[in-house]
Amino acid sequence: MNSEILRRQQIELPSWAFGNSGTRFKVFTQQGVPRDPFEKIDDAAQVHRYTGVAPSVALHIPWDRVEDYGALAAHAAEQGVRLGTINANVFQDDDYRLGSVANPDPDVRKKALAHLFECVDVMDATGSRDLKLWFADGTNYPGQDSIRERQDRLAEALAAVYARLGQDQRLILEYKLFEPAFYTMDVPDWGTAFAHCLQLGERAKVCVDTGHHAPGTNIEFIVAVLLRAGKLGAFDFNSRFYADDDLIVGAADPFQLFRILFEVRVGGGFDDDSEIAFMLDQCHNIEPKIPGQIRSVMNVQEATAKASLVDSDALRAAQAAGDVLGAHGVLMDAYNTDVRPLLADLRSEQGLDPDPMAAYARSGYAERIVAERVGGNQAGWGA
Ligand code: LRH
Ligand code: MN
Repeated sequence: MNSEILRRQQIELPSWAFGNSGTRFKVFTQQGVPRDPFEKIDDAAQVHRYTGVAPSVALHIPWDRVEDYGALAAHAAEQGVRLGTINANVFQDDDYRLGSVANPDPDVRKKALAHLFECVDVMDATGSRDLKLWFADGTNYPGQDSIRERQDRLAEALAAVYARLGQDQRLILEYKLFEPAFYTMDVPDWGTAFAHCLQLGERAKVCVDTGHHAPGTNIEFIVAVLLRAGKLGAFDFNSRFYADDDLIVGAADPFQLFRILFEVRVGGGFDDDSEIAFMLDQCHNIEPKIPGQIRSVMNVQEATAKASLVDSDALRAAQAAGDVLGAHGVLMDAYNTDVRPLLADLRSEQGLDPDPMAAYARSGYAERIVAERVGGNQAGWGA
């Protein structure tokens, strides 16, 4: 196992995974859920404390809007983590019924752009490198709006945001096949995101959310192509059985996660100069949230360890020889290797408990936050 890759691994946690979340049918609340971004940071720090590989937390604006982002960054530092990617939100306002930056109404587009600029201001205050843009924009019925003109409006807004970014800041464009729009999404697939990022410039990259594809999509192919083009900026890891289920990464299809991370390895995505942001984007609707995040981080570690185990010399030799089953076998040997003891040893070596889930359960933190966090408004998606 290439433990260098595992030692260097950094997985960014989504602040919103610690708040209440659900579906249109029900958002189940849980006792002890954070009431503000400071408490979300506290919970995220627990995941880093026991896994050692989750040193940053992505924020979502306005869900994580605070008076003083400097104070939030200082609080994060005290907790041993840092503030990461800033996620904009132009999908929860009545004005955005027909879209935000692609809306036919110039005043609505102006309002949406103002929010995106606010998010860049937040980045300046938190020291964040990445602005992640996911747009719910789209249409529900053929003819509802001009597909082409919506692309023009989108491109105009992206160019304005890109021009506002500092030299060390990046724009990460996330695509999604459907939901909440059901006929067209204005950024539905990797090709559309790729085209806009090529037009924008060097610091515009694509975000691959593993739940945003049509069933059966070969996501690792997309990853290989984006890496080859130098346009893979980030992952939003989660898993799904059907739609954008936002389940624990690797839970629904651990083999797919392995295949994706193997292409990341082959494409240099684990090299020490790699700038890919590995993030989780999940909702723990029915399961406890901090253990859910710990399990998620461990699933990414296990898939990464398996990907790092692939004997690339043997693989190359078999591929060059046209030995189909031989080559496939080399990959399956790595995938079928139980890497859990190797990771447990690596954690012990790093002074961590070999079993993060058990260590967290023993800590009493879960019981403490239930006792302490009484009253106030539990955090959620605020929809
Ligand atoms: C959209 C999405 C996006 C986030 C949201 C929380 O489905 O994946 O990344 O802004 O979830
Ligand atoms: Mn996402």
